[in-house]
Amino acid sequence: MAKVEIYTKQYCPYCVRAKQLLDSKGVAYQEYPVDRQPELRDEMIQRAKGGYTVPQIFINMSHIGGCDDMLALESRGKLDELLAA
Ligand SMILES: N[C@@H](CCC(=O)N[C@@H](CS)C(=O)NCC(=O)O)C(=O)O
Repeated sequence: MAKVEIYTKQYCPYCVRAKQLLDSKGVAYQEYPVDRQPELRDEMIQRAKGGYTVPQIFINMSHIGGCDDMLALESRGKLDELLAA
């Protein structure tokens, strides 16, 4: 199973949507709450090459982007491939 990581804030509709999609697929993920652990925000920005909005999503250590990016992969039928790898 793929390693999925998602940096989130609690009151973030894009984070909720992204997690809903992963949940609907039964995919387990590691969630990093950047609002509750501010040091994670610096780590997120570094790993996301400057991306500072939440969520920031990684699959098998590769940066996928935010919620819209993950939804775009899903609509192109590519997300399941990444999650299966
Ligand atoms: N297009 C982005 C939009 C993400 C976004 O705008 N997130 C908001 C929170 S819901 C954000 O990070 N705002 C800046 C901030 O909280 O520092 C995506 O799909 O992930």
